[in-house]
Amino acid sequence: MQRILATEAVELEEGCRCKLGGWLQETKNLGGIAFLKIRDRTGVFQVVLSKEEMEEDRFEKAVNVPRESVLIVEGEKKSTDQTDLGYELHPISIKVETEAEKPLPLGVVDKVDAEMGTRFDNRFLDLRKKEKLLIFEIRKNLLDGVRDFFDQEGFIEVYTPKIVAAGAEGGATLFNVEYYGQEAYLAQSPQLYKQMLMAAGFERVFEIAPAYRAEDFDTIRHTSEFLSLDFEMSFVESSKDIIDMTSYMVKHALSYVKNNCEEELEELGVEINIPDFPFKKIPYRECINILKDLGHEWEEDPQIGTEEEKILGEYVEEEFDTEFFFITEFPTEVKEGTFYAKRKEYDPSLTTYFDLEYKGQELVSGGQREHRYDVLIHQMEEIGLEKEAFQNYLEAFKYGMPPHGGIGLGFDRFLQQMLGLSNIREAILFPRDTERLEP
Ligand code: AMO
Repeated sequence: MQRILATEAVELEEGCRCKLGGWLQETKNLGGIAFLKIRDRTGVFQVVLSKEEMEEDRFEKAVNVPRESVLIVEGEKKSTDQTDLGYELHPISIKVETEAEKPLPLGVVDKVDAEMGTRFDNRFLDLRKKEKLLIFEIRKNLLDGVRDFFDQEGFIEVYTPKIVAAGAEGGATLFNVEYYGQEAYLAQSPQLYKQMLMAAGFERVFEIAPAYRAEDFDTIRHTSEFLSLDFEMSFVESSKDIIDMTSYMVKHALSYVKNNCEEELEELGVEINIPDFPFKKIPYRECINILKDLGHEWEEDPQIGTEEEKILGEYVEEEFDTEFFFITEFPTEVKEGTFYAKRKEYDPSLTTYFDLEYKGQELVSGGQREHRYDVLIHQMEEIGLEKEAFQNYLEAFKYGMPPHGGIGLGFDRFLQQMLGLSNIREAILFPRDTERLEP
């Protein structure tokens, strides 16, 4: 007989014989009768054991199986209003597939969550909790929503190398890789490759793939490996085209999840607010002025960091009733190192670069790229960058490069903010950070 899921058994007729399997969540032994609660990925079903109806040693054996062991039960379905699923199973056979060791390093149904380190050390057990599965079901839908959008807009999905010879985001956060005796790095961003694909004439590409940053600090929004969602598009007239595309993408992905995950969101107690188009935009220097007006003070030069983003997020939400806003026109000195950023024609001290903020946290960075070879070289020289390291990338600008631009979005952060998770690690199955390389 083929094993079915706990919720599939709901559809079966009274008295029907079926086979279910899962993890033993709880045993209630009342002496002559006992109840086993067994969990699979769809729900918890109950098995009723009666001492009278089975041999005593089989009864004793069944009620003493340790919690979280895997059981396979074949039995008859009987309706009851005593269980959530409206039925219980009267067993014909119970097989202990694997017995769980005692004690468990982590409780699966405990009301109080264990300490974060213990949870992530035993992540496979931590993930057995219902709400964790919900997070990853929603994550899958958020990805589907994004892909659905790019499909509609004529983007093609690409995969670019993750072992690279030069970094896109500066040397400080590069992970070194020994590559056949040559120095190589893990890719921080697919940006330079996306740009080369614009030279290839692909016009619209997106990529969803891991990116690596050797961040040397521990925060609730950084990990060393994160899922980067990037797109690049050609023949843009200004950064507005990229800002609009980003806004539509975010809106579409959020609506997709809202429509497809109603039950999951309700179970997690999450409400998704769909932002209106166009999203609010505030130039960088105006953001600084707003912060000053709000009485914010800096120890050194005014800048926008974690704390300032939070203040601005609250301000925008209060004033304009939205969780999203773009910080636009990043000054050249703030986007230091981004030699590829196109500058505003009317004011070269400003770039076309922007960030998108979601609930007081940076979600996206992007902008229009400098596509003219000579200007690009000049901008590299200005910050003293070695052209040799980028030779391959630069070649792509010599033989016909269209005006283009794009963004990078931190996908784990997107999920974190959408679900109101306290830490980005909760949105990642097996996170990597300064302290963690295993499991
Ligand atoms: P940036 O460096 O701002 O831009 O990265 C883009 C987005 O990626 C997310 N992010 C991270 N998420 C988790 N952990 C990290 N350590 C981490 N670092 C970044 C953030 C961020 O907004 N090349 C540009 C993009 C482009 O212009 O195409 C870039 O990578 O949400």
